[in-house]
Amino acid sequence: MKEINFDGLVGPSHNYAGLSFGNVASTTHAGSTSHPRTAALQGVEKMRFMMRMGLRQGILLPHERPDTDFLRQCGFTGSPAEIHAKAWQENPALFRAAFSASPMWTANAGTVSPAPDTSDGRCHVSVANLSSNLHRSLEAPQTLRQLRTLFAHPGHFKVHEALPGALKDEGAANFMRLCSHHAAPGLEILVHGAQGSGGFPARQSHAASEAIARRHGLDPARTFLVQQSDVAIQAGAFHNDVVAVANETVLLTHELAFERPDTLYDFIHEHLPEANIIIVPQSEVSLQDAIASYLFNAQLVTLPDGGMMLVVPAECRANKAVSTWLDRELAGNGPIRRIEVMDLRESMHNGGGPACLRLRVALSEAAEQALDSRFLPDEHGLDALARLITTWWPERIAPTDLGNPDLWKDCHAARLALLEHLDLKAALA
Ligand code: SUG
Repeated sequence: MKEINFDGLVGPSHNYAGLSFGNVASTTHAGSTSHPRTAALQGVEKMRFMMRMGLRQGILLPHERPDTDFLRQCGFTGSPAEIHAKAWQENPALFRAAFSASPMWTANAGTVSPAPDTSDGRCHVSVANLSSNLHRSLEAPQTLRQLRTLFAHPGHFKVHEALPGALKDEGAANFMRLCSHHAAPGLEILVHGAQGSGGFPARQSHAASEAIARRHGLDPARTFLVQQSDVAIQAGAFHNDVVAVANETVLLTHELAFERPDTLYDFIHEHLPEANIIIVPQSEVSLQDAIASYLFNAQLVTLPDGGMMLVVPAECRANKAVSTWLDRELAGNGPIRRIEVMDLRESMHNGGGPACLRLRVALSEAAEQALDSRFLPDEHGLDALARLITTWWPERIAPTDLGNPDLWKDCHAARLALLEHLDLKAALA
């Protein structure tokens, strides 16, 4: 049993439209010029690095943008070009939602319960409805299609449709799994919010977390629903994975991540005595520093030799408090034996760090064999993707470019070239 990380390939329409209220980076960078080619290549370099560390790596693909089906649902008619032009003219906000490259953050594609945790012994995946934000709520249909292609084998996988939108669900970004090792039954921890004092919204509902636990057939005794702290949400932690991360026996969390943290820690200690809970105190790393640096949006992974590696964004080394904490952690006797820094600036400026860009799936050897291998490039495959990105992805998108019909055509053509290259046109175009 091993874990595969499926990274979202950054789509050709990557831009900064300031669409995510409560996500400080998205608001701060609204109206900046984006660099889709650089963004996608930064993502490929992360994947290459993980592969070279001996980890299994997969990809998920950008969605069709502009989302013509969505715009058609909104009443625009005609050819795709006419639909896009009318939408841009009549309702630019709607068009911006339809043009977002947000499917790159595949931690929000769905919630994954690996086979050892479910009652029928299959790996269950629930596509997230992402109903808190218009641009993200468009993702579910194309995500479902893609995940049903990737996880097609009914003996190993069950891919559930998204929950109804009123049950707000943001996928694996609000989910953690602890276990003695990936193959062992895990503790599944689902994190929800509640509407609190301030203006920033809680994106995950308690009812959605309950529904996921139910449809995945989780053991109630090994499942815990915990509330994200309002103070973290109001500081800009719009997802739990901005303030906490777990891997096997380790939970790395900010002191202020949860509303009643002791209930969670007690549950973990009771069911997994070997668990190691690393609590980063507010006095060492403030919530503000955690959110600006994305320390907790690191990827915490087990290396083939058994040690753990933390893959952090470059912003962590630019932050004095965080950098000091990292050095101290590495010097200590803790489970994190290696810290690596990634340049993911383009995604980070929209609030997407290393962990946002990947959906982790723990799989047996047999289940791995049953995956659709078109989503599993080797290093030569990554080279080819990098070449394709360099050829087809726009170099930059300034806010005024969004209304340019040539850009819409270029984005469509770039994705089509990718699907053709991967032989996924029939399945996903
Ligand atoms: O949902 N940003 C994404 C970032 C998602 C991060 N994912 C995790 N934490 N797992 C969001 O807020 C910004 C798009 C824009 O403003 O153009 C955006 O959607």
